[in-house]
Amino acid sequence: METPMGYGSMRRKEDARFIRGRGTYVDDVTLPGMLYGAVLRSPFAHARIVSIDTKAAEAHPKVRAVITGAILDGLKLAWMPTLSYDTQAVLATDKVRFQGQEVAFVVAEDRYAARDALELIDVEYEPLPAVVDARRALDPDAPVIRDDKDGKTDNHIFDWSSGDKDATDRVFSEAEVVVTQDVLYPRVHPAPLETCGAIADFDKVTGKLTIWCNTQAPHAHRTVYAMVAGLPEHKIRIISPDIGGGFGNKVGIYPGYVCAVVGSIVTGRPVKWMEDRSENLMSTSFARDYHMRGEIAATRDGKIRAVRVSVIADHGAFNGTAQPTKFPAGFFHVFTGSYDLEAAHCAVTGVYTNKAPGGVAYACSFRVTEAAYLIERMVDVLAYELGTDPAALRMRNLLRPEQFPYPSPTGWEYDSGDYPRALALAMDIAGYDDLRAEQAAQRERWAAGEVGGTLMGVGISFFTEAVGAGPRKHMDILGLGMADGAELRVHPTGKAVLRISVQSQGQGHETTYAQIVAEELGISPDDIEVVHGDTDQTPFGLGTYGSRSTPVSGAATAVVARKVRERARIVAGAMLEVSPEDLEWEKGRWFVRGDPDQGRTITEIALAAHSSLELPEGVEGHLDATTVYNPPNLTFPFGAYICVVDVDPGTGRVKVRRFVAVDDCGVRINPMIVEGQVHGGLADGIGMALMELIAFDPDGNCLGASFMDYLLPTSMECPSWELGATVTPSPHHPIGAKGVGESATVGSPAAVVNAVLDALKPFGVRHADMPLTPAAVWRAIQGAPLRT
Ligand code: PCD
Repeated sequence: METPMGYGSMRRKEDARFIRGRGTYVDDVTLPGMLYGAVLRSPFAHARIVSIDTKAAEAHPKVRAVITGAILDGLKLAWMPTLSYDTQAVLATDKVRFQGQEVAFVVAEDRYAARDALELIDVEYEPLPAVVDARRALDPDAPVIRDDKDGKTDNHIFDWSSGDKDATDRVFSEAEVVVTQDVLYPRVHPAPLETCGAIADFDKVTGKLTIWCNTQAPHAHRTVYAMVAGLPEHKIRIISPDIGGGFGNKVGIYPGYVCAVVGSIVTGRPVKWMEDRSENLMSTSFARDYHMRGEIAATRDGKIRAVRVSVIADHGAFNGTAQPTKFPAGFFHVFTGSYDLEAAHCAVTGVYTNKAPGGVAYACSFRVTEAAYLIERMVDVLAYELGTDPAALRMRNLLRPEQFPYPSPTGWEYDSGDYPRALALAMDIAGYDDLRAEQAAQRERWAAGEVGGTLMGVGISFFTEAVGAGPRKHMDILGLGMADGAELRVHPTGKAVLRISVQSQGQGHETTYAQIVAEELGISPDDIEVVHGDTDQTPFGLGTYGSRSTPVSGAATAVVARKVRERARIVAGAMLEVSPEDLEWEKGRWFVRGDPDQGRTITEIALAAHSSLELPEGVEGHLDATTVYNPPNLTFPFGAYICVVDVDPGTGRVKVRRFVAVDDCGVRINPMIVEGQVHGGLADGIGMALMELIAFDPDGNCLGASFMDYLLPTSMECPSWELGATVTPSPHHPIGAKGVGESATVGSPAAVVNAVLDALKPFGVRHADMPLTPAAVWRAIQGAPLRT
């Protein structure tokens, strides 16, 4: 593979501290006089609060404060705004609306006392019927969850649509083949290894509030706190230290953070709040919960013509979904995928249910995952009905390289791509024809009753993502535009400090951003320090999620380094006594055009820029520069995945035998890191396809509140990944890079599910919903007509 970026797969700089156990995570931080907070949570999914008695808890010798919704109400803090212009209860006042909702907050001298005191709080609830089914929530007689909202008489949140409905209906009415399928993307959770937490430290003397918090978006958090608390931004400092995984779970502001702030203001001491695993799984966000009906129109010989989708989106009790304002269903309208369609239309309805709020883009650029899964399932369902090979069907319908930049039927402009090349490479690595031959032979013997045991399946998915939010004219979150700043200082000795607004949760930003500067300036990456995660130290920007860091802050980094390079050119001109226009750049050095021996290195220039060297009129000296990067478009990474499974029809057990992943994320800054990102995402995909589910019983009890019930994939469930790469640079990104952090999570679930259903083809099973646990697979087989 080409690796046009210098320093390629250099080892990660941050690993020096991580592998020695020297990282600093929020829970490693202990401030003098620090107190500990704990949250009392609702046991009911829906209940009216009759009374809360905190007297016994307050009497506990180690308890310093007990905060309830009523107290917050007095401070006008009982409700906070969400990222989707809804409101969310910080601590419940009137009702609880999901199991695990925050009811009271205890601040004590130590963690144990805080937890013990929770038991001393007496809450009287009057249970109400709960609504956990998203469709039932829309019934006229469904209990109204958000009766706190004036005049609200139903559970409806929004209706949103995209694409041309009339044009799509027209294609459907005249299509030779129409296939309809209900597809559920169940509720799952990002489940980072480190749970969410914060330490709030309010200094009464200076009026400064410092919040240590494992947030993926420190600057956005600061602005939201400023808006909610009415504190000026310069009096708020967010420090986001090392983070043990984010995956979208650490984008939002949770009630526990706000309670820690109030706790610190009330007690005058720092207050730490760290959730435990069950709290994390039950209350801090969720992902997906999309109930989709897909329809695909095609010709009998397999030309896909149009796609129509209707979705019921379950947003839980408060609409806290993080996504750009204009798009209540995120980027779901990229559901047309990688295909050349005549028309497409989707309609999405958001509903409240008695479940945890949020709706985070777990390894997903705002609902791109749901979209990619739906279209890839629909294409396979079409292949099933037409009796064609799913790879051939895709090859026939993929966008062709000459169609880029491609205006999609729902309004995107895909920047670049060579899709057939990626699919061909994946098929080549997998040995696709041999796999099909092996499968055909196995099926024949199986039908003849010659073999028992497992049945193999081969599943394909081809995905296109929209990542790098986003162009300021199209997107904002809570009114904040999505441009990112960057600052680069070059010291007199030629060492540099880069300050960026995005925050790494394990992706390796300290390495890759140093690599970008190194490539642009010719300074060794070891001599470039990357500062991030502290709002007092870094320029404003909206944070790390939706694989936006490389597309936005990565671009800002290249641009600011180029600005430094241009400043260096002027200084070099003065040093060499020639006009800067007569200089040419080679990595690390400006030299005189036509006289390559006459040149100055960036280190020499840096020193001269700080020296007594006389500079031309108006030139300030120093090389430091700043920039703000407003991306002209998103980037559209893509990939072709092939999964091979063996399914035991007797037990329903699925074993993933092989997984081939060809990713194209444009120019790769650090191919090793990119591959690590892909490995993680593929494991995620196997987890969601086969194991992960946040389920509820009819009363709204959460059945996925521990790792005993919410199963995460381990190395036992994962094969040894087989990766391939193509490189189609983004034409509008300064170094041609596209995001990649979420690609594999987006693309892989469909490949796994398609493989399992391919294995079940002899039983006539066309579709089954995730997670394809042994029980789900076994159930799908029972009752299905045997088709040989
Ligand atoms: N890269 C390179 N090249 C290219 C691209 C990229 O090299 N072309 C690299 C960079 O630099 C970084 C990484 O790779 O380091 C990534 O990137 P991106 O794609 O841009 O992304 P970001 O933004 O940075 O990040 C984010 C992502 C996300 S979003 C998620 S989920 C996940 C991922 O990331 N998470 C995580 N990955 C990861 N890893 C880890 N380790 N951890 C974590 O947590 Mo969301 O929205 O939040 O849901």
